[in-house]
Amino acid sequence: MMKKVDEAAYDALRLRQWQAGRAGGFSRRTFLSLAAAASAGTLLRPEAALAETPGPIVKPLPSELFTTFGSNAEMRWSAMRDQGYLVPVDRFFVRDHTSTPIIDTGTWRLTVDGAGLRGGPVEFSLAELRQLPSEMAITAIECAGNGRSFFTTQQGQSVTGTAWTLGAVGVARWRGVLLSTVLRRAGLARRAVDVMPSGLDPTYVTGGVDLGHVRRPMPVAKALYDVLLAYEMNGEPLLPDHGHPVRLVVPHWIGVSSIKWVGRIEVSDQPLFSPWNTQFYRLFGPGYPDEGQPFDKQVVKSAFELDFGATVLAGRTVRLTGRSWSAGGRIRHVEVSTDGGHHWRRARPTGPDLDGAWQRWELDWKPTVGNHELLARATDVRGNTQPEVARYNTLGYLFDGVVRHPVSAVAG
Ligand SMILES: Nc1nc2c(c(=O)[nH]1)N[C@H]1C(S)=C(S)[C@@H](COP(=O)(O)O)O[C@H]1N2
Ligand SMILES: [Mo]
Repeated sequence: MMKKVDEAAYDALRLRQWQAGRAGGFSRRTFLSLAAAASAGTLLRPEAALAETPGPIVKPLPSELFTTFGSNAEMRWSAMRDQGYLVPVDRFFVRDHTSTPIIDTGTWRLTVDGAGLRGGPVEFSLAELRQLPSEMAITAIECAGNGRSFFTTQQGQSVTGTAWTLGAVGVARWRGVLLSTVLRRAGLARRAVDVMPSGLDPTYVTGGVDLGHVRRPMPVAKALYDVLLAYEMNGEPLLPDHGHPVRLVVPHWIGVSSIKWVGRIEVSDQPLFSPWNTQFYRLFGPGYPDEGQPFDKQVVKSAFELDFGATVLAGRTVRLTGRSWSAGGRIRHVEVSTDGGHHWRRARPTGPDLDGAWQRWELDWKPTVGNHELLARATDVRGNTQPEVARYNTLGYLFDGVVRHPVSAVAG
């Protein structure tokens, strides 16, 4: 068994290296000129930038299942009420920086290269990957910006990026080959430091600068620990929108680590940086370093399987259902309030509680006629609890605050 990864130590080290001018893979000069343009008001709207592109997502996005923001579509939580543990692919959220590419599996190759290999580049076809020992993992993928809109609607703070509510998360059963298996076959050297997968979707252009393919590094320790190169989702080949033919699945880490349509994996003997761990997906704002605080892991969250502003019948029992999840470990308990946070009751856990996925729960409630506010607050096995107020950052990542969910009960 590999040693568990210490993300906090990795983040702190890379921050010091970045501050000291280390810039493998992405120059600090580029970063600073981008930052200057951003403060002039033209940049740093990564998730909103391509919202006008027509039809960037391939699968149908019916309004009963999704709320769509251009190249991003979030799952409506009411669509999970009658579902099992997994999110079916027809309602799994999509987050594309540009648009979904259609990739020919016959000519597709995965290239593994870089100074962290003992020899030169190694290529794998899809058939070759499928011949390697396969693994299955039931794991959540969640966008770092999931819940972002609540910084504004609940906390009155302005943030940039897609105004997700809570639907930029999903749990699926992924099957593929462990990244460790592929890296070892490719000749991983002892001096290897970072591993950076990149996608084959169009390069990401913002503020007139082409930042290249979507890519984000991780330390070798994480790459060897639990990362999957997945080619199946819930028992079927990946859909184009979810990374067909092969994507990364990086448990506990923010969604952008799980690179879709992977075409290249660079293995370096130096710390690596990319726009996706320097300019974006860092915490900026009061109390954070000027260069931003690096982060990799998700936080604790809960959602009711109900639309915001849903109508229920008063005077009879309503079964409230929902799910809670945490990158810190399994969920220990979930408390629910049906009166705006004055009184709390323990929700009843139902079904499995897998680490890296979620816990389903339910609670019966007999509402009176009128408007009510539902709240759910989860605590994981390490004692991480959702706070009343999430810590502000300008790009609106990691919203873990307890969400106030309005419903109205009408006479039946
Ligand atoms: N190549 C590539 N990989 C990518 C992205 C992308 O735009 N291009 N988006 C990332 C982000 S920000 C998230 S949250 C997840 C979303 O995965 P999904 O669309 O399968 O739900 O994919 C990640 N992988
Ligand atoms: Mo994301």
